[in-house]
Amino acid sequence: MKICVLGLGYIGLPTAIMLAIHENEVCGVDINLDIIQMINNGELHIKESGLSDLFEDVVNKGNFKAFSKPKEADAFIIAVPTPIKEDKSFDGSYVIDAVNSLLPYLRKGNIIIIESTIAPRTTEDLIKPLIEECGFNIGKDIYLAHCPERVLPGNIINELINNDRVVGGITKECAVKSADIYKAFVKGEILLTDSKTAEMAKLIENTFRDVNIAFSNEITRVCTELKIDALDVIQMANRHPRVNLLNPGPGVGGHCLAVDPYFIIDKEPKNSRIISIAREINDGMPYFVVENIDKLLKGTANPLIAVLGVSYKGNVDDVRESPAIKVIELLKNKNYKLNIYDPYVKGWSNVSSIKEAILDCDMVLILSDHKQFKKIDAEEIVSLMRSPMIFDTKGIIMKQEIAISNENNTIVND
Ligand code: SAJ
Repeated sequence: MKICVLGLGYIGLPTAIMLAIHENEVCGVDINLDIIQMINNGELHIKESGLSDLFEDVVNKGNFKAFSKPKEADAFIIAVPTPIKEDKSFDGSYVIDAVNSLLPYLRKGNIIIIESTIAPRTTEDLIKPLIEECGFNIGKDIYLAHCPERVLPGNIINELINNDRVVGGITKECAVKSADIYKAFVKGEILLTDSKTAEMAKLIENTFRDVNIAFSNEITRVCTELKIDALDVIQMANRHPRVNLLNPGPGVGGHCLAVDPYFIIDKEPKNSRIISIAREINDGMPYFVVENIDKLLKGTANPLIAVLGVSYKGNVDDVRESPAIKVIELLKNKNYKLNIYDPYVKGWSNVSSIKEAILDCDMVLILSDHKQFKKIDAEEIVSLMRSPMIFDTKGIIMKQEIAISNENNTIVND
């Protein structure tokens, strides 16, 4: 099958490579000419475990190439970004542009799949009319579906293959035809539905996670006031067979959980109360972290903070909506001296190792749960610090037994 994948980012590129591995002829399309050049030179612009080996295979096979414009194909898959605007409303302009860009190449019998996360009803209300205006009948001439991506950055290849897949067609035939494309590589179940159900299901998956984390973050604030260890409380509560709280932290980042709930709020604000408050709580966490740092470092002359982690979560190089960056900004505005270190993210570190970051600092502030940080020996770092204080917002080294003789020394979590 000839398949054109529009958008070669964290989702489009692995999907295109996976389709090419399974004997499809794949044309990748991106508006960024640097990305096209890199891919056609056999280089990847994103880091994702296992992706480079698969990429090498398709480069050798010669069935995946990148272009700046779509080509005629049997199917088109759209995986372009869907940000929010300044006012937090849904910005579907990249999806609309991508659909418009493929219209000149559209032939009867083609399949169009939207993988980008979109506001509820977008496929039916915004995309379907664009195709119908060209004289095509959806469900007879062209098959249109929303098949949301659901893969976890850091585990994309495994989840592309093994996750269940929701395929929402404008008509049943649209869903069936679209599902056939995924059968090539998906080992999970492929669930057929309509497009608006698929859109909403995808959005509530991420919103559920955002709300759950907001609850843990709220519990953390409550426990901090009451001088109770929030992590212990959550751990104990999670031993109930029907309770499963996620981990509190410095806030929620990434391009999904911190963005997608707004698509629901934007469409139906009056009934999205919990969703709005959860966003507010999670966005407030960087301020809560900094307030506590102020309290802990009060009285320390010219404090130096070792900031470990810049990315939005562990073991990835992605800084989109990263709460760590918000914390760093707030600390810089307060003129704190910072040694910043992240082994994954380029352009943010001002020291080149954990040890260099920590040497003679007054506080170690952990903001991302990278595997390198999980290996930190608390006892050892404490011996390198000027005043041994660890603020572990990710709860990754807190549980180590640390022998500290001076009772003024503090180990805290948020
Ligand atoms: N986080 C916490 N506490 C937790 C778990 C996560 O504070 O217990 C924070 C992370 O540190 C990060 C943010 O939440 O800042 C989001 O991280 P994540 O690992 O929960 O999710 P993403 O954004 O990397 O990927 C999510 C996934 N959605 C779900 O698990 C429901 C993924 O499957 C989706 O495909 C992806 O969004 C997407 O593209 O929509």
